[in-house]
Amino acid sequence: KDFEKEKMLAAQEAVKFIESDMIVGLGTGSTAFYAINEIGKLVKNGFKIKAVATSNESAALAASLNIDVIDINAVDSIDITIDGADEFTSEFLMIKGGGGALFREKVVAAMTKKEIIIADSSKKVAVLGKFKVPVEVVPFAYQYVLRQLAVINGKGTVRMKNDTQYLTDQGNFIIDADFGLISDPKALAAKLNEIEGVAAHGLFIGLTHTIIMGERDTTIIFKK
Ligand code: DER
Repeated sequence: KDFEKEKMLAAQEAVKFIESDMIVGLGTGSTAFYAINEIGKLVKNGFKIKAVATSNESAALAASLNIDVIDINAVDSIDITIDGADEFTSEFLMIKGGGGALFREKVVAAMTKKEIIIADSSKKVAVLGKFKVPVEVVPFAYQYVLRQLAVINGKGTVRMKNDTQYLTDQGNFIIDADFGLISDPKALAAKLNEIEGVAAHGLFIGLTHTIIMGERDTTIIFKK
């Protein structure tokens, strides 16, 4: 299977939902980058789009394509966001954060009227959890959070870059937490929300309306 082709197909399908004058959320990760490139083509063809980026990397790619990137605090809602995921189920439960942008991705998703997730077919799972759950933590609290994750049977590892802790665009750390297969993602999300110091966790629940999955040389659209 050609997962890069599947990512491209999903991105091209998702961008069809974008209309001129929309405020568009730009996701982060290799799949979302295909969508940003497609949005760049719309702009080149005269579409008027204002974009909110979920990472500095997405913002830089968008700017290089002459997409007008604006401050998220200048808008009170976003029409369409196109973002990727690390795992998703047919019940629209998903794990995000592999790309390290989960805090901004979650705020953007919360502000978005139509959140479209695009993914290659390797991301679809029956049960979440093969992929560790990224947890974005304020550095002041990271050892405390590690201990609290252990209390709820999560084995946390601080994400490293070279030989120091990876820093998100927010200046936070990421702990990748292994809970094994997650039988009740909603219950786990509630527990993670209770831990002081957690800025965001990668269980995205109730934030997505449409998933477009590339499958060989076509796409499959899941609608809530
Ligand atoms: O960080 C994220 O949630 C991204 O969407 C990401 O994990 C998906 O990355 P990929 O499109 O490169 O697989």
